[in-house]
Amino acid sequence: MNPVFKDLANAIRFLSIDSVQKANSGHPGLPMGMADVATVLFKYYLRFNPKNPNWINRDRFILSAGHGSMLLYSLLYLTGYKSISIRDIKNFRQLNSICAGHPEYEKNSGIETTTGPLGQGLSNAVGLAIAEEILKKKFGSSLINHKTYVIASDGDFMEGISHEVMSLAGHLKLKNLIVLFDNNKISIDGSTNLAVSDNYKKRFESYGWSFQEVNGHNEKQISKAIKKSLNSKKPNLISCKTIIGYGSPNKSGKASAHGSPLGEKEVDLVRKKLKWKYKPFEVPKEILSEWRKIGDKGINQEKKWNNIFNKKSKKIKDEFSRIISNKLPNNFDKLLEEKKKKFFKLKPEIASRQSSANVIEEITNSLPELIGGSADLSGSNNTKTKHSTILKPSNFNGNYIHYGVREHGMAGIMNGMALHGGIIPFGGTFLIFLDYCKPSLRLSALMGLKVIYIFSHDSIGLGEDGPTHQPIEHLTHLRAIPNLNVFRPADIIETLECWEIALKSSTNPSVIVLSRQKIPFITETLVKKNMSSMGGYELKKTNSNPNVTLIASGSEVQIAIDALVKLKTANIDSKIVSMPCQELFDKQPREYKEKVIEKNSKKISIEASCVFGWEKYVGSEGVSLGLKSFGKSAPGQKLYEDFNLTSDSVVKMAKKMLDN
Ligand SMILES: Cc1ncc(C[n+]2csc(CCOP(=O)(O)OP(=O)(O)O)c2C)c(N)n1
Repeated sequence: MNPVFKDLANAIRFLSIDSVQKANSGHPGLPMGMADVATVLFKYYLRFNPKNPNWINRDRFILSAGHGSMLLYSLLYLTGYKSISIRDIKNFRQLNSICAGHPEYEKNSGIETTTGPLGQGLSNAVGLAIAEEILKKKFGSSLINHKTYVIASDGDFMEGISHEVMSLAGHLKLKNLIVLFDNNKISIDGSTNLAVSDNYKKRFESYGWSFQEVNGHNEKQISKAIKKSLNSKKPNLISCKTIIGYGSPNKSGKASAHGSPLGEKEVDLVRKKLKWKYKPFEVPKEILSEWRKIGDKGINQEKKWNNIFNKKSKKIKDEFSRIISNKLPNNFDKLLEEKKKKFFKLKPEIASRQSSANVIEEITNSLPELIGGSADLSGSNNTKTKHSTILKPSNFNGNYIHYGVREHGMAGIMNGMALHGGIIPFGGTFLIFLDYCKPSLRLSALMGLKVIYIFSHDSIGLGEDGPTHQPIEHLTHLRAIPNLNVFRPADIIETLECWEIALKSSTNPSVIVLSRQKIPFITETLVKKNMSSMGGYELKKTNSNPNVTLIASGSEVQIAIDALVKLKTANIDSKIVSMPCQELFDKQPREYKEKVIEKNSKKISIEASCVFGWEKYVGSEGVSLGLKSFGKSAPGQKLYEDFNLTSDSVVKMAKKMLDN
């Protein structure tokens, strides 16, 4: 047997149908519909090496429509990735199988990103394409020059995030981005004309994309369109008209093919219709070997690249290897130590967003991989400094991205840049607009990516903009997300420390929340140790056996300091715990935690935020000062008084607790 194109595509179709059938759950429609497009892409265009899935100059392939995960698993198995065996395929959707319900990012596996929430993959792809341009500019096209391919579905393009990122991609002219649209006009509820009447051609062209349309089951047409897009000067959208569930006599073209097993009888009928004589999970030797040959092409491609790399100077090789392997420069610790000393000497009384800007300014020139940005709040988030150079379509030589008012897109793009490797992205907005980017932030945490979120205007302290802009439940919300560090530094020393931890966290994202208003300098003594790395630490006390422990974060540490002085004049001894990061404090040994939060003292927490969550520190007999309602529009200081977030309230509470 001499396998032809359709045999290769049908191998994807049947692995997908049979796995979904065996798992009794999953989505057969997309892999059946897009098998031809994917086969053309992998057979003729995609540059990848299954023997080294991490080859940095590989083309990236993103399945944005993650529900069609079996398409990806089939391709990885067929082309010879070690990460996915036929046993894994048979274990689709079972406990601990790499073939999870939706693709879950795993380094070295060929699964480039986690998808499932529609639209996210598209945003990641835009980030990957930006990362490619940035690194190409830094190291030259002989080292970095690859495409980012995406398969996206109707649902991907209905999501708001797709508008944000495709608009930015068009603006930046990301010519190496090629999106293959599974234009089958079917979603879960039925025909997409129930909800959409967009003119896609006009939509994409108005973003500044090139648009082509092909029959997604015609090898030649698909191939010609991809070929044409290779030389485009714009991002590329290839609308592939496909039939969902292609090959199923009773379900193709219908929503019933989308998200449930076809059923034994229908699977038999597909076998007959597509003339596939093989048993479930059987891929004939000749077909498998043809697919493996496709995978093996990458070995030589990578070899050629290695030869080019090896001829580069030691300096270039070292720097390239450093940033690709996510290592900070050798002298970085020393630099931070010097800056800490400098800040301690200066003792600036500034908003923590300004402290963060000072830190960024001091580290930028030593970290070329640091790529900042903001969703149109650069001046407010203080993410842009005098060392920021703007990334422009004609010039990717920058280190700062104006994301426009696109918080969700910014977060998804940062995930893509982090996934690419060689870039540490940070991006800013107001803490309140966490609500506008949370789905992507959650995926940063789920994937364990080093992405740094700078959220300023962190409380009612922002004042006059009022309750629409004053975060209340946001810190609690962030702290509930697994694998995420949430920092709320109290002065410039803590801000530097929090940045240091974020830059050194290679398996989790970080959020640094910052005040709009000026806050005092609170660090008492200069120590080499990163005190924030314990999450919470003793800042000050009036006696070794204090009656009261005051626990505060960020701008409220000063309220605790004032309260300590007032309590002392009332003959009450107290201590202050500064708690910049609850997640890190929770990880400390019990003895440390009990020592810091004095077991036998009365405990009061102070944070201008929802009080939910603080009970784990203050206990059932403690008190949490915070907010239980939305904020108000007024000057910040007035609001602190109005909400009883004052040192006098703390003193009153402490006295009441001690009297009882
Ligand atoms: C953000 C988000 N909302 C909802 C869903 C649930 N969902 C999964 S697929 C899908 C739509 C399916 O339509 P389409 O994207 O056209 O995929 P196809 O039916 O062609 O496979 C929906 C709503 C999701 N995965 N992500």
